[in-house]
Amino acid sequence: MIRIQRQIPWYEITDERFYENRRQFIREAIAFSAMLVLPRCLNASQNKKEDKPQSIKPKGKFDTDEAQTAYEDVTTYNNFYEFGTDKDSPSKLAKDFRTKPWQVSIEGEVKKPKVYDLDELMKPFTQEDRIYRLRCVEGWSMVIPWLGFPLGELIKRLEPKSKAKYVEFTTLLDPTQMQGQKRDVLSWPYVEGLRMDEAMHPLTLLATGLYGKSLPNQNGAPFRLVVPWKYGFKSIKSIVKIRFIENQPMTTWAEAAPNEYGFYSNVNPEVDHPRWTQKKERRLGEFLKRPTLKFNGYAEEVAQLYTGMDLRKFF
Ligand SMILES: Nc1nc2c(c(=O)[nH]1)N[C@H]1C(S)=C(S)[C@@H](COP(=O)(O)O)O[C@H]1N2
Ligand SMILES: [Mo]
Repeated sequence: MIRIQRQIPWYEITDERFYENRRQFIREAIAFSAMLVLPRCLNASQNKKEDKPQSIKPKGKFDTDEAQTAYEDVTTYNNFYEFGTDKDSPSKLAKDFRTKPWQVSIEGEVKKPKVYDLDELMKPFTQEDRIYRLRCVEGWSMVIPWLGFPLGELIKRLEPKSKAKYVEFTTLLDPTQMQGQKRDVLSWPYVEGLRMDEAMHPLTLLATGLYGKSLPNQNGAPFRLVVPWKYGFKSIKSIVKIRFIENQPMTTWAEAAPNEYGFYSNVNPEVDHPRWTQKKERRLGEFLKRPTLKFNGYAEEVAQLYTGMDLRKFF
């Protein structure tokens, strides 16, 4: 018995039923103690909101009215290499990922550098639904109703200095929890970056949820970036550090393969990846491929950020 257990990776050892029982026990214990201190109604409504994915109707000017990708697909077909490189491994391996407590370090050319508790950092901002397309550089795409707020609102409050020309984001480094980090598939921790005007653009979101509920771990809990006109890898997950800097940062994918992944990574059907075309994409849940749109369909909003730039050179 012991010998068998040693060969099974730690994340597979917990027996499902035991886990369920333990969860049930913890739930009941929490419910009981909550009953003593909290008004009943508050407790009940909060549970409901956490548990059920809500269908979202487009209402804002940036929302696409295209069919939204099934919640099941959005939460089981993921890229999150910290939890393995197979599409279905993040949903399996991130189950016990601890996202509370969570701290975020604000650093660099900014008037208010500080290590914040996530709750404190998020408190001033109202969460809104935003229905965006996400186009992965690998050729698939989704439509996801995010819950979040514009990154620009946070940046304004942090008061960057005039020297700050770029913003760099870093994911948690913790191989004891993120077992994908035990392999050298990428140089950890995962780092991404945006030019200041891209970061300030009203389309750029800090997402804390999707389908009206808080982010599942595999989608980047407790909070992640969403930059809808760029390839998916720019939308970095589980952020622990935001740094304001003068020079363009080195980013994880550009470091791994500089001729394949540039700093800008704007979705562009006219610029092929060296190993495959970017002209078409497959929307998850659909059979036929559809043409990929320049800037992922957000050209009207963002093309002016790049006037005069050669997008083949700055890919
Ligand atoms: N930290 C981190 N962030 C990441 C990734 C990753 O491997 N690690 N993958 C990126 C890629 S390639 C894509 S396509 C999107 C996928 O987001 P989703 O799984 O929520 O759809 O996350 C991006 N953010
Ligand atoms: Mo991606």
